[in-house]
Amino acid sequence: MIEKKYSNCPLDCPDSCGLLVTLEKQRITNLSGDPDHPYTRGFLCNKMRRYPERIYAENRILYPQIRIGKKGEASFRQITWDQAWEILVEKLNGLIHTHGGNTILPYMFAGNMGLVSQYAGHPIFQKIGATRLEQTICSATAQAGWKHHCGKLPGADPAFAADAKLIVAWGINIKVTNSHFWQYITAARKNGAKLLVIDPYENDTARSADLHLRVKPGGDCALALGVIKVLLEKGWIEDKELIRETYDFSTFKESITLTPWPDITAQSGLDHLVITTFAKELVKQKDIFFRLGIGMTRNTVGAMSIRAITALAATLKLFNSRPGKGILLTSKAFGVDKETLTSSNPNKVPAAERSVNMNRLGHALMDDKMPIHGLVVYNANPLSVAPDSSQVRHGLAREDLFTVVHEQVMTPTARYADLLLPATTAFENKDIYIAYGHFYMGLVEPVIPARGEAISNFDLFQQLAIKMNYTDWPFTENIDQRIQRYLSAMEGLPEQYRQKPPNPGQWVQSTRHHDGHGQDRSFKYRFSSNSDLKYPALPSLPVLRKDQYPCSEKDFPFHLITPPHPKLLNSTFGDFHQDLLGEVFIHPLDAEAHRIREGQQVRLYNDRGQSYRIARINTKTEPGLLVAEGLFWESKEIPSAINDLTSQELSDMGGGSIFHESRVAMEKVGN
Ligand SMILES: Nc1nc2c(c(=O)[nH]1)N[C@H]1C(S)=C(S)[C@@H](COP(=O)(O)OP(=O)(O)OC[C@H]3O[C@@H](n4cnc5c(=O)[nH]c(N)nc54)[C@H](O)[C@@H]3O)O[C@H]1N2
Ligand SMILES: Nc1nc2c(c(=O)[nH]1)N[C@H]1C(S)=C(S)[C@@H](COP(=O)(O)OP(=O)(O)OC[C@H]3O[C@@H](n4cnc5c(=O)[nH]c(N)nc54)[C@H](O)[C@@H]3O)O[C@H]1N2
Ligand code: SF4
Ligand SMILES: [Mo]
Repeated sequence: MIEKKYSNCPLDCPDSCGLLVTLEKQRITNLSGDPDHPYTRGFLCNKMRRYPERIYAENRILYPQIRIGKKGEASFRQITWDQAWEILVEKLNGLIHTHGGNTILPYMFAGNMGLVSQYAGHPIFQKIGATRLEQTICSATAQAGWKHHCGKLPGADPAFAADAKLIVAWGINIKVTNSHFWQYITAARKNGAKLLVIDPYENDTARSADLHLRVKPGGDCALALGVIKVLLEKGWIEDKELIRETYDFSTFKESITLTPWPDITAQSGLDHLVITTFAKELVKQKDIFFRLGIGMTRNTVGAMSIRAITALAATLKLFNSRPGKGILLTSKAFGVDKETLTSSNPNKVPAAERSVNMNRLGHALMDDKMPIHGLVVYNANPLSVAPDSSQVRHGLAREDLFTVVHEQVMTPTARYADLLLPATTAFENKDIYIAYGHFYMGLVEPVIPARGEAISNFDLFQQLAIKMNYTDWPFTENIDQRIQRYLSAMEGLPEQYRQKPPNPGQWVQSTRHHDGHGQDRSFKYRFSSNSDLKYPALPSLPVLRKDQYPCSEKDFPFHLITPPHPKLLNSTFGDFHQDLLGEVFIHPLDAEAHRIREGQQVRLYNDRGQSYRIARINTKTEPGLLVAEGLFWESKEIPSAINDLTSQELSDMGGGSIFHESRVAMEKVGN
């Protein structure tokens, strides 16, 4: 019998697609995009099309296992769940009593974006008094920059872009990382719209664009301020309205007047004429849509770039969104406060709380003064995704570290587990999904029974709590109660779903969508913000330090950026491509200087580590700039990957990562 059921893509992608699942004899045979989902509209990306192979993979982790070989070798022996619980409870209680709860560190992120799955472990780790993980690896910098001037303001409805005359894709590879947005670009172009991409290299989106500005990495603040300077110098914008409709425009204007052109052109890498041409394009149109990604924030000046871009958007009045016009970083369509999600009681927060920034996992695992003795990994693959992998690897190899990994497949991290526990896939769970790229949410029921002895994140931590004799709230909640509690606290959710959750396939639009106006009518942009005195109040050129880069330009002459790959979702699906090293784009002049041929293997290295890639020589990149797409996995033969080169340094705000700012050297392998 063939059945169709609804589900939602669980992956960390702004599109959060509504899915139609085809089942034959309770087995998933096909996935497609739900044609009735207003954003998905029946289209499914290539990555997710292959997900059924993952669910039924022969090497999926289906039973609890303990390590029998050396750490990292991936040799395990199957055990029963009873044995697994006994080991887990004894180890955790042992650590709590001998060293203290704060020597245990949970490491989790967004393997499954369901709200229940993401926050399932927070209550128990709080109860234990474990070290808190600051979840900063993804958009922390961008969010901090946005919040500084825009507070909680949601983004504009992506559908508004369909009526725009100019769409600016800024630090985002739409075709790869936000593929459903492309439908609006296609629609707008049918009516004569232009697509302008701002990116240091010619990514897939830039290749299909009308204009491409090759900004210098980290140069976006200078570019945005430069455009505003042109608008002011040419008298192309109306001061009076801006003074009335925003806060502190006059102060900002004065500071722009004092910003020297040579600094703007040097930092942005774009000359005065190019910046003026961009400004001209912007004043020609009333209908402009800015789609911002977070590519421009993954460096040491990233938050300031977002701040300057929001200032440009305010100058162009894009916050007053309507069909044809707007600015979208993240939709913020639905919100649940942190206390509700983590089930924390604000009165019970332990006094001596310790936290670790997840971008500094390597340091935390190697820290003698504040040692971590227990590491519990779920919903994440830190050895592939965290910066400075070589230090993370050293940490994971520590004989005195007890590591638990709850996973679906044998990831590079899982290979280091002492105790390996089987995780269900999203298709085996009940959960709710919101989105960061559009305005719809949905609920999913399990579409197949759990495979083998796999259990969900929720069941793992609720059962563990019972085994540890934590019998108080929230450990007594069942899945329906947990979902109900989240829904009743969810901002943006229409009233009727607070008491009765939507059915699967019923895609609920956020009330923050404001009847076709994605942004708040009463919002007034603040050019000057004193909300945190640590930072300059105005968007202004960052002072570039001489030692800007964590390692020196002389020894490591190339700038490396490491954006996503179309075949991978962060490191997920790495198991399908274990034979691939991944590629690195090299400019022909650099290839020639290093006598590197097309298709040849190259070694990239710096003072942190090394990574091997296949040379692709082309003009997608610039001289001095290397681009390595994708978090391909390390292997037994080559135990390093691209994050061996990235740094644990932090961005300028929000404690974010700097994945697109590494210095490296390069040499060919063999002749
Ligand atoms: N296929 C696929 N899709 C994905 C993912 C994936 O791994 N694969 N990951 C998902 C996740 S978790 C996220 S957070 C999003 C991220 O998706 P995006 O928001 O698109 O962010 P990034 O991919 O980091 O970078 C986007 C672009 O920014 C560029 N960039 C780098 N430095 C700079 C700079 O200084 N200035 C400017 N203007 N551009 C710069 C990069 O070259 C890249 O082309 O994608 C999601 N979607
Ligand atoms: N160099 C470089 N590094 C990067 C980035 C970059 O652009 N460049 N991007 C960064 C970004 S934006 C992000 S968001 C992070 C992402 O980092 P992660 O959130 O760690 O993402 P994934 O690599 O997708 O790994 C998720 C893992 O969770 C597992 N999983 C899926 N569902 C479940 C579940 O229900 N339960 C359990 N227990 N496990 C599950 C999957 O099998 C997978 O192995 O990576 C970051 N790392
Ligand atoms: S990865 Fe993104 S585009 Fe692909 S199905 Fe999932 S949400 Fe949709
Ligand atoms: Mo991310």
